[in-house]
This record gives sequence, structure tokens and C-alpha cells, in this order.
Amino acid sequence: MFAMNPDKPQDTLYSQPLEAITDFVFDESVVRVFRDMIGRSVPGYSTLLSMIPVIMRKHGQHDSRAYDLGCSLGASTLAMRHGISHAKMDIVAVDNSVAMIETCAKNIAQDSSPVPVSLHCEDIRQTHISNASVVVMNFTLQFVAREDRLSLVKKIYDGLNPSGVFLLSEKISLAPDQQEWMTELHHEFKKANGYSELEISQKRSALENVLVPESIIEHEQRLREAGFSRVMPWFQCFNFVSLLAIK
Ligand code: GEK
Repeated sequence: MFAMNPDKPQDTLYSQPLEAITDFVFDESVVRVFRDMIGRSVPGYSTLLSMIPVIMRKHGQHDSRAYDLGCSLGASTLAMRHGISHAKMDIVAVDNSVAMIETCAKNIAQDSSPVPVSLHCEDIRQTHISNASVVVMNFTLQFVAREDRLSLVKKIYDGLNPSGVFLLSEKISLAPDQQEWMTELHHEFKKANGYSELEISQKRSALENVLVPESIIEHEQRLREAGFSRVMPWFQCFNFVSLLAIK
């Protein structure tokens, strides 16, 4: 199995009352606590990561590339790396936060796998995708402007080889009767992980204009419109879903 740097400073960014809540950004203060933050905030995150090597082994292709779009500290990149058993495969990992990419580079350097990883600090809307067998985008499309999502998914489709797969994980929006219920369960999950009501509500406000979730139907329709022939929600935990789409 892969291992990340064991340092995991605790996320206390929203623990004190803030006079004004500004929009969430992936800056150095977030990067420092990010491992702790994502594990305590995204239900099912570690299970989802643990399945990536399985998906990689099945769908990776010899002499092709895998992409991790919105790689943050490289958790999905490392999971992909340890699922690669195919000759001449490498990984391209992309994030537009300088602080994320710098720490990601250290995590990759400390990892034992020989699979080459190239890191790019750029907007994933600018990333060139070609000869791809697997593209992973874990919890990142939700931060991309809605009007740019279809062209980005189309670009991923175009860059995939025949039978290539796109793994897309997102926080989703739900029908009104399900939305409140799943949001409450998500908040219970965060409370069980030590977040206070204040932290939950301040973080929620900070993300309000930044993280724009869509329904599973919207995601499925977009994937099909981009050209994917088969789409399968393979994992869900409360209002967090992962889809697999095959070219
Ligand atoms: C994981 N996948 O641990 N271009 C490039 N990067 C972006 C863009 C963009 N347009 N928008 C946001 N990001 C990771 C977790 S986190 C999810 C992904 C979360 C980057 C942003 O800098 C951040 O690192 C990442 O996408 C989203 O499996 O924090 O909920």
C-alpha cells in the first residue's frame, strides 16, 4: 500500500468566530492542514482512495498516461501510482495551487513507487490531455465554473484512448426531500470527527460561492453528451458520489 507523509496537523481554521467569512481558497494555511481537513470532511474519502489501485489495475493500458486533475497533496496520485502494473505508464498530476503542488512534490519524492509522475501547476482547463487510459478528478469539477464544465469533460473524453476511463468524484446536490437529510448526515459525520457547529457553519459559508455541486443526473447527462458510452455511479456516501465513465 502507499503511504503519505505521516505529519497531519489538525484543521482548526474555522474554530474561532470570524468577523467576516471570505471565500475559501487553497492557500498555504489550507495546505498545511489539508490531509486532516479532507479526511474529516469528505465521508467515504479513504474507502474511495483505497479502490483507485483496483480501478487502475483493471483499466490502465500499456504505454499510456494517467491523469490526476486537481491532485492537491497527491493522495489520488499515489493511489494510482500503486495500482500501475502496466509497462511504460506514467502519471500527470495537475493543480493550480502553488502551495499544493509544492507539498505534493515532497509527498511524491518520499513515495517508493518507480512510476514516473510529472507535476504541473496550472488550471486544469488549460491541461493538454492525450494518450490517457485513466483520468481521475476527485472533488475538483465542483470548483470549476459551471459554464466551463462541459468543455473540460469533452477535452477529457477526447484525450482518452478507446476503452479509457474517467473517474469523477463530486459532492452532489439532491432533490429537496433528500438534500436536508443527507446534509444533516454529512454534518453528523463532521461532528463525529471533532468539528464544532461553529466550524461547520463557518466553513459552509466560506464554500458557498466556491463549491457549486450538481445532481448525479446533471453529471451523467454531461458525461453522455461528451461522448462516454457507459456511465456508472460506483460509490456513494451521503451526498458524495463517484462515477466511472468509459469511452
Ligand atoms: C484528493 N483530488 O485528495 N485547476 C486546477 N486545480 C484546481 C482548479 C482548477 N481550475 N480548481 C480547484 N483546483 C484531491 C482533492 S481538492 C477537493 C481535491 C476539496 C484544485 C484545488 O487547488 C484543490 O487542491 C483541488 O482542486 C480540490 O483526492 O478540497 O474538496
